Amino acid sequence: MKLALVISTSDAAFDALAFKGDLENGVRMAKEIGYDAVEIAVRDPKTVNVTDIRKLLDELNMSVSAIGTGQGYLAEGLNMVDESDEIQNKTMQRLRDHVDFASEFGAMVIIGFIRGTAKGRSRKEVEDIFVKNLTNLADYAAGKNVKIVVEPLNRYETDFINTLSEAERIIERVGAGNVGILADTFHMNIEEVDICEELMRIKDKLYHFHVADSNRWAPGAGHLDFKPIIETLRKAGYKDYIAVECLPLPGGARESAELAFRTMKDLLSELPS
Ligand SMILES: [Mn+2]
Repeated sequence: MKLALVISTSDAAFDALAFKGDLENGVRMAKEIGYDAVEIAVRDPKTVNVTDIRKLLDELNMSVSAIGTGQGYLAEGLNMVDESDEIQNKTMQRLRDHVDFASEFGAMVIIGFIRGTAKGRSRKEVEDIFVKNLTNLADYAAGKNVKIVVEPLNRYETDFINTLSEAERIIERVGAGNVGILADTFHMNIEEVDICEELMRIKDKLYHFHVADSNRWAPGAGHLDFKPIIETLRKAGYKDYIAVECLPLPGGARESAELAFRTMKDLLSELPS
């Protein structure tokens, strides 16, 4: 298992230069600390320069584990299950752009906030729309050799797909080999009855992993016990990235990224491989 750091960047829509500056600083910091890869949130891939990013990553010998897509929802209201077909279509075009972008770096595409919310509509109605759109996206992504991961988010952030089992059921309906689950310790700590049991149960569909502590601070700064969780990943045969996605706490971006790295590295080295 290799370690990745989720890098926060300014909104590329309004300030492509700031995005580039943030990205460069973030990738350099991740490299200095010892991470193998970074994860980037991109609002609109069409506004960022792929060549520049590739140059930077090549220079530092860094990979990209996954691409975050939530900014399109937070800044523009794009989502896959909107009541308006026009917004759904716009969202799907955006996600195809994300797939194109991800394919340049061998990265996965994350379906978090961009999936949208139920907002009082029937479960079945929303799920059917989501399954239809995710199936289309999976088909497009398969042609580009890109994996799509659905991330359950806790109930305070969405009313649609909160648990691993909900994600599992929907992914089963899609039935595409390139669609899996992104499990995040912060969300699981709120939603799952038993984190390790659930991880073992969905292990064949576990394609990506996020870590933050119980308070969303760096692992090691809250009260989550990461040892049994990492042990479970080992037992499950998980070989992909563990990506640190935490608030810049304690102490700011660098200090928290360093603490997270130490916590995870210590655990990985003390557990039998
Ligand atoms: Mn996450």
